[in-house]
Order: sequence, then structure tokens, then C-alpha cells
Amino acid sequence: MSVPKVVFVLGPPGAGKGTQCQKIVEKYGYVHLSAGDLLREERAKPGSQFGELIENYIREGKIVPVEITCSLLEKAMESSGKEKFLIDGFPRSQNNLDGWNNTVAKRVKLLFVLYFDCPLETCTERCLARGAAGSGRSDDNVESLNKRVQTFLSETDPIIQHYKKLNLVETVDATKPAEQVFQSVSDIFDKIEA
Ligand code: UP5
Ligand code: MG
Repeated sequence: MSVPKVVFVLGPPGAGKGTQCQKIVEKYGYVHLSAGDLLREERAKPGSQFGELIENYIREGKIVPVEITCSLLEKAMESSGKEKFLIDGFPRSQNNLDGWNNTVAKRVKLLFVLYFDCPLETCTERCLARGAAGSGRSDDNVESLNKRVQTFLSETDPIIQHYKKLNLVETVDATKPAEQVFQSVSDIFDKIEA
């Protein structure tokens, strides 16, 4: 078996990471692992040791300790039996990056970081509209969104800058309609797959 390949997918809350990942899965056959979705699933498990902790972190827009997230990601990678992964919404802090580099990173190849660039106001509007439409997400409200945005600026943006210095970031303008954004995304994946 060859070394599993990973693409990190980053961007502010509501930039469209999940939407675009779904399209990448359909066209390029990657497995989509959203760290946020995995945490929400873990939270929902009856008797989960971490359920309450995860809910508190998510509502407060804070980043869950990396041991929990990394172990969920690694389990999901193993159980998929596949070799190409989109890791969506991770690593979003120095703690995440250190935790990853000390564990899973040694067993996989990071291809690049796909960064969805989008003004924070647009991102916030998208999440609020999703909340108003009944997303059921406990963080799609003004209070949580302000915190999510602050966390993005203070903790996640430095990680994107770190990968930019390593020349590993592919930036996409995420302000356009989803189909147009996916055109730009496809151009990047076509190069990689060629
Ligand atoms: N939409 C999408 N694309 C659009 C477009 N081009 N034009 C107009 N509208 C567009 O999209 C968001 C909304 O916008 C949707 O309604 C969509 O239809 C519309 P989506 O694709 O869901 O965007 P995404 O970037 O995935 O937004 P999401 O809300 O999932 O981003 P977050 O990064 O905030 O959420 P995530 O689930 O990754 O994390 C949630 C929380 O979990 C974090 O705040 C944190 O507390 C915790 N977490 C960790 O602690 N550690 C982790 O590693 C990951 C998460
Ligand atoms: Mg998402």
C-alpha cells in the first residue's frame, strides 16, 4: 500500500469548505473528512466521554484539544481503507499543527493546503443564513460567529501563513457562486492529478 495522501482544506467559518469538498469527492474520488463533522458526530454519541467538552468548545468557537481531533481523524482514515483524503477545517491552531506533526504526519504525505479566501463579513452572513434556515448548528448564531471569526484570525490565519512560507498553499477566491469557485478548484486538482 502506498503512503496516504492528504490535502488540508482551510478558510474562515462559512467560506465554503464543506460545499467544495463534496464536489471534489464527486469529481476526484477523495475521502472527505471534516474535523468539525467528526467532532459533532462524537458529541452526539450516547455516553461519549468528550460530548460535553466538544459542545462547549464549539459553541464558544474555541479549538478542541488536538488529541481528540487527531484520534478521530486517524480512525476515520484507517476505517475508510482509502488513500486520498481532504482534511477539512484542520489544522486550525499551533496546537493542532504540533499534534498532527508529532503523530499522523509521519505516516502520510501532505500534497498541499487548499485555502478558501473570503471576506469575514460574507462568511458570517452565509453562516447566519444557514442558521436561520434551520441548520441546527449550535454555533450558527451571532455570538458564536463573532468568536469563531476571532479564533480564525488569531489562531488559524497564522497556520495558513506558515504553510504559505513553505509554498504549500493554493488560494481560491471563495466569494463567487459555488459552481464558479469549483472551476478554480478543479484547475488546481487537474494539475495535481495530471
Ligand atoms: N455557501 C457555500 N459556498 C457558497 C458560495 N460560493 N456562495 C454562497 N453561499 C455559499 O458553507 C457555509 C454556508 O454557505 C452554507 O449554507 C453553504 O450553502 C453556503 P459550508 O460549505 O458549510 O462552509 P464551511 O467553510 O464548511 O463552513 P463551516 O461552518 O463548516 O466552517 P467552520 O470552519 O466554522 O466549521 P467546522 O465544522 O470546521 O468547525 C466548527 C467548530 O468545530 C470550530 O469552530 C471548533 O470549535 C471545532 N473544531 C475544532 O475544535 N477542531 C477542528 O479541527 C475542527 C473544528
Ligand atoms: Mg464545514
